Amino acid sequence: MEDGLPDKPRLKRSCEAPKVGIVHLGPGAFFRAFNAVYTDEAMANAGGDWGICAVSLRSPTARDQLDPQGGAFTSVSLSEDGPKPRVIESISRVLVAPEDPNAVVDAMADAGVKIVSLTITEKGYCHEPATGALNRTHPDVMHDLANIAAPRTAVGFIVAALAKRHAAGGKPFTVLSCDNLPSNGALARGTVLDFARAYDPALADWIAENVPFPATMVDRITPATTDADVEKLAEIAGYHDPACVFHEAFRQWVIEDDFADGRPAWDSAGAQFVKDVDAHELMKLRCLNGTHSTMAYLGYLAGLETIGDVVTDPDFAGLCEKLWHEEIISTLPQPDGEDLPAYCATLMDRFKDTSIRHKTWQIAMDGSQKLPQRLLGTIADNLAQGHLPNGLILAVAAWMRYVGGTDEKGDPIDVRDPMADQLKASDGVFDLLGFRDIFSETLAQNPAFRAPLTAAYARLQSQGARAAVKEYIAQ
Ligand code: CS2
Repeated sequence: MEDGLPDKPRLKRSCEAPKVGIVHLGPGAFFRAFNAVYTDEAMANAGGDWGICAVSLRSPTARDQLDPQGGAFTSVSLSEDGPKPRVIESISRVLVAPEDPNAVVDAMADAGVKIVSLTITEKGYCHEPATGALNRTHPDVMHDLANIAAPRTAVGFIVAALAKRHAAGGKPFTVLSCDNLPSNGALARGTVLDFARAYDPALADWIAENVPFPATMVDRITPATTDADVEKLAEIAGYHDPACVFHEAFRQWVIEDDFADGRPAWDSAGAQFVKDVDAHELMKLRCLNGTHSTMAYLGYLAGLETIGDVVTDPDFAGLCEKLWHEEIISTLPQPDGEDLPAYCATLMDRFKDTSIRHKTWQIAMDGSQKLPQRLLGTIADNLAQGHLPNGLILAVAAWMRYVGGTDEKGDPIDVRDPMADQLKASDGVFDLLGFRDIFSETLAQNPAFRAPLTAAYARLQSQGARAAVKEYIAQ
């Protein structure tokens, strides 16, 4: 985008950038709609040096969009009474790691930084999805172990920065994972310690003793920003902001209150600080993200472009309801203060908000990294309870059909996944069940799973997604 649309000025910062107290890895749309908004409100309510240094581990796009605006951007909240734009100014600077990895390590090692937070997506942890262990054979992990001065991975940057702090006798920072992973704090801690042990066992001991990795549950539906969004904002607000994000009004942040050196007053902006996040996280991952992935694969194969299109289709609305009430809620521990059927009813209202154009294709991305926590754990729990979850098994079959790379009209599917090539080259159900990074041996070898999965896959091949959904909701 040019610096400003032909007839609109570029957004500019209105106030001095706040002193940096947080380094955030992953400056994408969700971070801007979520962490940056909560932190902006927390500073407005209660002050504090919680300016964010946002770091991209890959692309210069976010920096190129935000730098000309001094880090300011627009959060556009969508609801039935129309778009509500608000300028957010919690981002103080933006770095692009591949351009200057050392600058990122220095920023994270700076004594003023109390928190390093992450929205790096599931694949950013370089872990094995089925076990949570660090994937030591990941090419970037191998690179970082040999070149810690110029990391490429989040885990490499975190260990390099903590090494620098520890060597200088500094305080630890808190590592705050904000990604859709079960026990995301423990998972981040495990991968960091795995890496540190391979690099410097004494440092690993110091990290294990001193660095908190609180878990969080994060929730705000935020589609990728499109050019149409940027133009829409220019029309309603009178300025050009390519870094804007359009998102639902709903947001929920549940955070384990375990910080090394303070935190912003996020609770003043509505975040919930709790002792144990796990039950909330499981509820969200299985009820929201599990049905999201189900609708992504079955909806895409049935030719439905957005989540709104899927849930306003009676067959697919029935699929969601049946999944929640017959296969998902029964596997969940009761989170404090939540009513699970009411939570799912609210989810359906959120999914039906057609002002949010959340594409099935976008949610279908990175399925190899998402399936274990969104679908496979729930399936395993159902089977352990002696119940056959045909709907969730149909969703896995739909993922297998999707990653084959051809849709029901015979057209190619643009499959985005770190394992896309291997998945596409695989030969059907039994081959795909052989991916131990995704399917545990126990589940993959369980005949109570294999047989209905094979049948569901064959039904998708012969009758298509819509017929398979119709058959499932009629059961
Ligand atoms: C979605 C999530 O893209 C996806 O995989 O399921 O980004 C979802 O929109 C968020 O978790 C909602 O909080």
